[in-house]
Amino acid sequence: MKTLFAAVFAFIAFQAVAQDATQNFYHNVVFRDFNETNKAKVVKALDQIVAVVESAEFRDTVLNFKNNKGQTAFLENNGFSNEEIYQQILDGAEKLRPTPDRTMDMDITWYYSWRSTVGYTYANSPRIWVNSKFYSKYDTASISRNLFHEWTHKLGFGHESGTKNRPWTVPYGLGAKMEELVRKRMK
Ligand SMILES: [Ca+2]
Ligand SMILES: [Zn+2]
Repeated sequence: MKTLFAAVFAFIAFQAVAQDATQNFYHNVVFRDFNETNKAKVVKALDQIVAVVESAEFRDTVLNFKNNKGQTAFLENNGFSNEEIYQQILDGAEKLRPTPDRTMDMDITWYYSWRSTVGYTYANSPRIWVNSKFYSKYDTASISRNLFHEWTHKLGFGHESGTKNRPWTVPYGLGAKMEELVRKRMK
């Protein structure tokens, strides 16, 4: 009896460690108006984002992010420190799906416009729209940048102030870092 208990316990302990070592963050996506090729492109980018979010390098990038005044903080950070923002990303609790599920939940619509908008979303909708004019030409790292930008909007981060502040906001700042880290991983 004692042996069986020890064996079961060891098995559970092993499972917990194995899970921890493999994956801590996930994506879950609904596609609208996509063909199979474009779905595959976006899934590839989401897989890369998940791998980057799980990395120590991403943690350091968020924790050490500096704004244009040299402070270790984002602009338009909703009053949150870099540590808190990092935790919110890991929690994956979108404003409209507030359960912390460690999952990047995405509902993406493919559309075409000749205009210069790459992607957009609304605060009151879980959906994001991506412009095929850009997405059909983008590589995985560029798609990762835009998807991560849009997803941080779903966490409640914005860029309301002037365009000159954009590089230090969460959507633009971490979108750019995401592209950089994905590019590095894919080399
Ligand atoms: Ca989620
Ligand atoms: Zn935006």
